[in-house]
Amino acid sequence: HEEPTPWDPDHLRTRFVRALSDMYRAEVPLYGKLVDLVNNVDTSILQSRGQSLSDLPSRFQLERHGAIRLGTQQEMRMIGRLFALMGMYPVGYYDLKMVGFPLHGTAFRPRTEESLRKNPFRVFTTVLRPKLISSPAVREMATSILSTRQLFSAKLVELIDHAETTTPDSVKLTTQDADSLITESLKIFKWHSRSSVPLETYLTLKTEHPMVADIVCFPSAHINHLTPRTLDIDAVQAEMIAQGLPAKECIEGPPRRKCEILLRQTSFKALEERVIFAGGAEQGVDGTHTARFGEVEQRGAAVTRKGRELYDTLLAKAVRKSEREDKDADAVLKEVFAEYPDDWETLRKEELVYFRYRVAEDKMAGGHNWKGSVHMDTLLKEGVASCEPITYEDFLPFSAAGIFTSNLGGEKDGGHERKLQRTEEESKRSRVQLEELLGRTIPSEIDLYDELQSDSVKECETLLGLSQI
Ligand code: OOG
Ligand code: NI
Repeated sequence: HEEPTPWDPDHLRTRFVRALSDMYRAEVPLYGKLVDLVNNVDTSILQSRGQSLSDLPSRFQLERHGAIRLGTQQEMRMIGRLFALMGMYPVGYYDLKMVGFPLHGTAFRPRTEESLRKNPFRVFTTVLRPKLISSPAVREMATSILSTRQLFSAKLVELIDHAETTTPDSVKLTTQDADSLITESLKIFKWHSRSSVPLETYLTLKTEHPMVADIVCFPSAHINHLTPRTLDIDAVQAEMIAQGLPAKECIEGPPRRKCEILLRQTSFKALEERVIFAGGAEQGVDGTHTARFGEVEQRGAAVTRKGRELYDTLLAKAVRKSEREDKDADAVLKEVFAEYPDDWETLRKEELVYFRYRVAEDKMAGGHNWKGSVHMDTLLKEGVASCEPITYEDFLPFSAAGIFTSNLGGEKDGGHERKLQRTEEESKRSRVQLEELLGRTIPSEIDLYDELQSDSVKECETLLGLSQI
């Protein structure tokens, strides 16, 4: 078992998320409280199964996602370069214009099975699109303030430049350099209670959109939440309420099921924090800003395109139904989702969920009589292969808000449908712009799951000496 080098991307990512989590715990004590609460809930769930936290896969212990909002294209490009050093690459395109935010972005995350197993840390990263700011004066104000911001220290830029010219065989960077990379990186995500602009500017930007003020008025791109993963989000939600945390009313995403799919999330509401704005006397002007919150999530299986379509359709149906019938939203969701199969075998056979296939250890050496091509179902039935659902590693930021949009135009005039199509066209164009900016393609998350599944099938074929499964 070899020690990782200080510049091993997986190792850097793990160091980084630990440091970030510590920093956020110190900045937002309620986050620390939530992490502890999640640990307690998970521990008692495991206890009831006769297990403990250490029985979980190691990734589970430090599994998190974070979110940041950047101001300029240069910042986005630089963050892409930094995250690449930590083994995080863009996956999935999210056009937040769909929900009325002048932002678009991607999730930076590990892409390989091995990296994901070590530590799946992901950062939902968006960047401001000044063209979507409706007031020319505000647009000008925002771009001009951002044009002088230095998110990345000179030291960090130097380290990134240096690291990029290094290959695994010619590592010229020291452990100390790796330490600096972490320290300097944290500065990007740190909270500053001192705004770089006067209160008046802040309020003008906020009138355009609270997100614009949040992005433009601070010297850093403060992390706005950091989200631990739990085994049972309903228990966490109940416990948050019991402990008097300012929890949101309901859990987003699919209803509770036997076979969890995609992502279920809840949060506590953003804190109103004291901010000192520039100007006035030396001391500045007192004000507040509301942006940072705490979130928790439960991750289920990655679904196929067909599985996602069924999910989106049922969710839209549930929203319409609960509006029309004025019934409890959770009850309606459960009722509508009865249509979504809830046993792994059906989910697999109907190709709704992605699976990772494996050859049983005692069958690797051969000793079976199959030749040529055999159906996977047969291998599973005979116990030669096993399968497990692939975990969903991505985000669902539109699952609630997107439905809203689809209710705006009404169903009769068809106008709404045309509008959405146009947005899709535009989205395609802006996705390409983001790819050009990052200098990398942004694969769709579904394609990556598809690849993981088919790679696992190929692995089985090779190990069993079959030509096709
Ligand atoms: C978007 C955050 C999206 C999630 O869990 O869907 C996200 C933002 O507010 O910047 O983190
Ligand atoms: Ni989140």
